[in-house]
Amino acid sequence: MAELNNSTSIKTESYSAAIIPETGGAQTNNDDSITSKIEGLTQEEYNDPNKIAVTMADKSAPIVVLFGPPSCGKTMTMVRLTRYLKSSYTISPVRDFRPADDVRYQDMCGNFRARISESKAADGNDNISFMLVDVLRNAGQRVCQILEAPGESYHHPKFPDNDFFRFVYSIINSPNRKIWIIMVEPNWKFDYGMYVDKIKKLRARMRPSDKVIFLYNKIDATDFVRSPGNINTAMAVKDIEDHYRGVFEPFRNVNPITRLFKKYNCHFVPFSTGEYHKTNDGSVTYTEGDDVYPAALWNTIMKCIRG
Ligand SMILES: Nc1nc2c(ncn2[C@@H]2O[C@H](COP(=O)(O)OP(=O)(O)OP(=O)(O)O)[C@@H](O)[C@H]2O)c(=O)[nH]1
Ligand SMILES: [Mg+2]
Repeated sequence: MAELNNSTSIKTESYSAAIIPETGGAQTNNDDSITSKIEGLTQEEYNDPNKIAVTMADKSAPIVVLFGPPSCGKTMTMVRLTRYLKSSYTISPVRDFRPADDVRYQDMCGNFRARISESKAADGNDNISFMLVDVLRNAGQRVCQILEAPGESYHHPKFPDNDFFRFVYSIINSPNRKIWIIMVEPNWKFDYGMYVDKIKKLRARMRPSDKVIFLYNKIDATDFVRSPGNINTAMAVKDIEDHYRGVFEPFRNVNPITRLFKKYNCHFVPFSTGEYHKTNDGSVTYTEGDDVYPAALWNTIMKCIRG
């Protein structure tokens, strides 16, 4: 974890459940209790993400949004973080985020646990595979909710002018604090500038209480790793600045005092979900990486929740 102005190797502080704040009397979401209103769309209409209305029942729990284009690693980050957290927290899908008669979503919720423990890499999300997931302390209090969605809901490199999907605006407009995890990666094959423009558009919609974490995923594919978790973060930040030109500018700290020691109001976390291997039958197997990465990410998320 590193503040952008003060780039050091990522730290490996352990987290403690004792420091997790209460989030305004949130209730445990019971996997089996479906409480959403029935929208009455046909199953075919539910195939159009811009027709689906989402329900944010908890107006105070922080929402962690994995924001990034297709294939940057959002689903696998979710998988990795869930595996890391599951011994200390209960992680389960929020069934009433989407309508009770949205069969596809209810199936996704039912398959969540199996999907997290699969040894196969995730397939890219199709455009209606967006999901809200609860992170609960084992006593039941909600710590945060995590939104996992297809890249094209945020930025499709082939259709860069496309707007965010409808549910993204529901999240943006909700009063909850958002922790935007903006994903970046090495060797991206598309137009960096268009993605930076999309990030600027998002920035303009953020609320003062929102927080931003730049997640440099696939750090294992770079030369910045000295050993697991020991990253040349200064070089990694520079690499992102060189490719995603101007990406940190919207987050520049303009406070006349704090800007002297904190250049940007965002965090920077180098990350790796694990290793991927193509098999003879064409599928890709997944082996989870070192705990040091999800530990650093979770510490930074908790800092944003508390801060
Ligand atoms: N080297 C490396 N490759 C990764 C890492 N994380 C993800 N990948 C690769 O990126 C691919 C896509 O990861 P996903 O998590 O499915 O990407 P996504 O952002 O969810 O993609 P969409 O659902 O299409 O938006 C994986 O199948 C891996 O091949 C990582 O940490 N290191
Ligand atoms: Mg995905």
